Parts: sequence; C-alpha cells; structure tokens
Amino acid sequence: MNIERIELFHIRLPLVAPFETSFGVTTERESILARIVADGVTGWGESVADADPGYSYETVTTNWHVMTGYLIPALFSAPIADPREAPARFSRVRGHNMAKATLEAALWDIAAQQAGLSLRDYIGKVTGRQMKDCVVVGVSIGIQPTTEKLLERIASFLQYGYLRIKMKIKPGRDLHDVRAARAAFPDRMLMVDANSAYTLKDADLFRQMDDLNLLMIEQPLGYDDIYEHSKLQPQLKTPICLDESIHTPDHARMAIELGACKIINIKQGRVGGLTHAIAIHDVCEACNVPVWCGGMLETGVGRALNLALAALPNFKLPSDLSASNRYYDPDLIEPPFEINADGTLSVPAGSGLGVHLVPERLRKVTLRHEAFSAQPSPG
Ligand code: OSB
Ligand code: MG
Repeated sequence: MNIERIELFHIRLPLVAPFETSFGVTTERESILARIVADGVTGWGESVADADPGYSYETVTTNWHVMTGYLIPALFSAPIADPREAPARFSRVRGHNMAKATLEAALWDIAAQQAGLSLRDYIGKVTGRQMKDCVVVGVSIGIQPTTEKLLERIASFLQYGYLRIKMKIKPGRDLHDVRAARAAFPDRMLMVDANSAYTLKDADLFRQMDDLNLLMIEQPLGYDDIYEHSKLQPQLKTPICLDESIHTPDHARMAIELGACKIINIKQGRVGGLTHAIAIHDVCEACNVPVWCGGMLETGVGRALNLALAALPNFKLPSDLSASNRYYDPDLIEPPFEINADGTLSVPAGSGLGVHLVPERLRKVTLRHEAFSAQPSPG
C-alpha cells in the first residue's frame, strides 16, 4: 500500500461514570485517533494511551511526539505491503508500544478493506485460523465509594447481561469488598484487578482471597514484574493473570516458563499492535494458557479492533469489551455496540473495522488535529 496521508486527532470525551483504579480516577478519556489514507482507502486506529502516565509511561503527549517525530516519517519512507511489516518498520524506536499500535491498527483496517474482508475475516485469512462470530464479554467495575454501591453496580451489570464481573481493588478496598461480592453473588464469575497495587509482602491477603473462587487475580504485583509473580502464583489455587508486565511475545514466554501466571490479558496497544498481539495469542495457545482481550476504555473505533482480535480461538475467557453505553453517551460510532442476550458482543462483519465513525461527533471531541503527507520524491 502507498500511504498518501496521515492525520492525527487528539480527542477528549466524558465517560458516562467516573472510573477508579488503584492508580487514580478517570472522568474523561483523552486519546488519539489516527486516520491513514493509502491507495484511496481510509483506515482508522485509536491510541490506548491516556492523558496521564498512570497505567503506563505512555501518554497522549508522548504518543503525539513519537508518532509525528519518528513513526509517521518511517511509514512515509517506503511503501508497506502488509501491516505485519509495521513492527520491523518501527523497530528503531524502543518501547512506545501504544504509539506504534495506533498506526499499525489503521494499516490493518486498510489491508482488510483492500482484501474486501472484515478485519476479523482478514485476521482469519492471514493466520489460517477459524474466527468466532461473537465474543463472550464481561465488565470492569471501578472502585466504588462504598461496598453497598459496589454490590448495586454488580447487580445492575449482571442484570444487563454481562457474564463476568471484574472488580478493581486497592489496599484498604480489597478483601472486605470481594467477600461481600462473593456472598451476594455466590455462583457468578467474579475476578479482581489490582493494577500492581501490592507487593509480595501481601501474599497472605491473596491467600485469603484464594477461598473466594475467583476466576483470576489480575496483576497483583509490580507493573514491570514477572519474577515476583512467579513467587506468588505457586502459593495460590486462583490463577494469576498478567496485564501491565507483558509487552512482547518474549515476556509472555518468560512469564509462562517461570510459572508467573496461568492467564494473560492481551491489549494490542500495550504490546505494540495487532501483529504482536496475535503472536502472544499463539505463544499462549501453544502452552495451553488461555487469553482474553483487555480494554482501555476505548471508543467504538478501538473496541471494533479488539473484537476482531478477540475472535481468535484462544481468547477463551470473557474479555473486557463492554457495550458502548458503559463508556460513552454517545460513542463516536454508529450503530453503538450492544450486548447480546447470551452475554456476547457480535464481531462487526462489515468491511475493515466495520463501524461508522460519525464525523460531527469526532469534530466535537477534537482538541487538536494535524495532517501529514508523503513528500513528493525529488526529481
Ligand atoms: O487494568 O485492565 C485494566 C482501564 C484503563 C486502564 C487499565 C485497565 C482498564 C480496565 C477497563 O480495566 C476495561 C475496559 O475498557 O472495559
Ligand atoms: Mg488490568
């Protein structure tokens, strides 16, 4: 594909409800959308970086810097035949996976459209895998002001149709809340996400949680740790799931070999794009480690990509991909994502990402817009 034009949109939109994790409270989401035009076909990508470096060192500002200064010039430097070439093209930039993933996503959208396929079917074609039509999903509930509010929130999401509830925890808001949730919902799929708020000294707390029949405990220890998780996992029956500390297929292999986790949460943004996300899916599958698709409060643009990824067969556990109305009112896309009666989201079947981005809504939430074109070749 011959890339003609790349545009970046710095956006900000309010969440329908504040979202509290162990690293802070979010009331509005800032992000970057990338629009790439190649051979007359338009593709979209969404950055999962946030305004603040709470979950990751990457932010909207570092993403803008890395994309405009390095990644966009690298894309314009030569034609690119396949989105799977993006990681090599970007390899002179260390890290900054979320920035890389944003641009790679738009290339996947274009490649799928050029093949006349939905992104899901395009991934199926290039990997030779049978893809799912629907993805089992859950909801991620932020830390609530009180335990009572948490129970109410869980009840309403269960009623809405989500099959799995993830509760965020932090020191002081953990065992008591989780015990109350288990007592109120004895037969439901419950899990917790600590976002790295604990250390090995808290092993006893997790041993106490071990009796609550949780589906998994997500990222209890350091955000860049694998080794100490390998000390904690053998003390627990409950599977540990790693999120923050897995950035590459090699990290996944290391974590599995060390016995640091039994499940991996794949976020294509965290791992530098769809190519590496698929590679991690395959590494885990070969080791009999199930994966699920994490979310970063994406708009419908990023969610559509996540759904296509989560249609791969080793996404065996419910993913953090909720209906549009759990995040934004309105979402940037039409039609919004809605949960099916069986607790799934349908993977878009239209060409490419298969969602329609509403231009007026994008205009309303855009704080900054910049466009870049290929330099005409000399002579
Ligand atoms: O740790 O999975 C996480 C949101 C922002 C940053 C980190 C995380 C999350 C979520 C939300 O849990 C998942 C979603 O998008 O529904
Ligand atoms: Mg997480």
